[in-house]
Amino acid sequence: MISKILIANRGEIALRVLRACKELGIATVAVHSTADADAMHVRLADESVCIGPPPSRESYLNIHQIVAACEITGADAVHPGYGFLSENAKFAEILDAHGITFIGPTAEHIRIMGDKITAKKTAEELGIPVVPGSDGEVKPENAREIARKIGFPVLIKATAGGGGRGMKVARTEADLDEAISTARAEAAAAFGNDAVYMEKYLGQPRHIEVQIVGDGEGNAIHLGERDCSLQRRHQKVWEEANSPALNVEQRMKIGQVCADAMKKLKYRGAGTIEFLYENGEFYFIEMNTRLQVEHPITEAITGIDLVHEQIRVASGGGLSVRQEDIVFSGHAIECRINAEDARTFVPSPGTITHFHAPGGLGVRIDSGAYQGYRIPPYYDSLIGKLIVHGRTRVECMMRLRRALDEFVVDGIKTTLPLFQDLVSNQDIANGDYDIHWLETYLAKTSH
Ligand code: MV4
Repeated sequence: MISKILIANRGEIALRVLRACKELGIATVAVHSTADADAMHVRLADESVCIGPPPSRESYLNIHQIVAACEITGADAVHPGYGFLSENAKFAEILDAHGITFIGPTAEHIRIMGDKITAKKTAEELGIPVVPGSDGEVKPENAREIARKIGFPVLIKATAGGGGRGMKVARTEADLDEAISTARAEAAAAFGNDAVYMEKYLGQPRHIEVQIVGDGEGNAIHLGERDCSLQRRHQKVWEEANSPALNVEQRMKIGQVCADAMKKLKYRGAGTIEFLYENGEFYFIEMNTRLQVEHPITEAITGIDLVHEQIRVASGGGLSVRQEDIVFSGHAIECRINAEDARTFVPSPGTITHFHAPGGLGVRIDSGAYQGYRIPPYYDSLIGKLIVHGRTRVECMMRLRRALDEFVVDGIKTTLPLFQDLVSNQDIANGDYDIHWLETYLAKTSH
């Protein structure tokens, strides 16, 4: 049994995890940097520990400080949230060695999925469809032959990658040498590892991801998919569930493929299997071994609390539902409210002088922001999420429009005006967009 959870994160996700703990009757410990002493999750936690100065490296990423905070408070488990230490295999191992439960997968599964070549190999062995490409690492001297076999255009990717860094397209054979050398140089600089692999380049895919949860003992379920195609520079902006591009048969088919794979892997915890989707086909790109920012839209359409499930499986209590009992109901959209200019995305930290969040049926706000809160400049600019649920996508869009009209955040710039534009856009209304749509739209409509 878990009786006290230390939440090794900040912002809206720390609050989100705290809410689940309280509902389960589990005591909570907040940790925070000196910049976050006024944060909502610190106020609401049963106990709090200051773990260091503002820079993440010295606080939220400081494993020794977090383990010490567990020892001081007697926390018997850690929820890592997303980002920070959530996909750090070493952290999971160190907690294990201290007899503290890591609320997440095994260190081994984190490691497998953290290396993109190993992840892809594993996915393929588990029966998940992958993008056609090289069999593992590509050395410059073999690149030409492999690319010819795959067929141009090809994409060079960093094996340590993620977030698009160390990724280069070669449209023809003439581009290949340069694409390989810049991808390798970027990968070396960003990850300290210059290994790259090669894939067929998909030109206009959607980004569709399947939510899964496993109990670590060979049981696993899927909770349908999310469409996260609306993004800018690999930062998601708007996500929806279900994907406007899939029908129920496609949903249940790809979901079952993912759940079956996670059963074979004996995966424990929540995870997301990411695909590119083009011309009716799914192509695995990577797996995230954490709770994701956009998990609430899945919760909205399934009624299942993913953090409850994470805590249950981490404590050996098993999943609360069977696949056949999961009912997908309606449509949900999440808008990420960032403290940023809505056009340039330049961060806008500062004091929130006035804050009024919308409410009503089908509206959820996950945010630690409040009137008078000062957004520190040290961390990512996500200050909250607006999640709207409706019985149909049309109802969801109408509800989103009225929720956006009610939302007031003064004193700083936010991305709210962008969502006002998107909710009135015809392509968005039609669900007709791919991973390039938003950047094209922003370029077209910039003044
Ligand atoms: C791709 C691709 C096209 N073809 N792979 C970008 C981040 C990384 N995790 C995977 N990414 C891509 N992989 C092949 N074979 C296009 C992207 C991509 C992308 C994917 C998902 C969401 C947004 C994206 C934006 C640009 C490129």
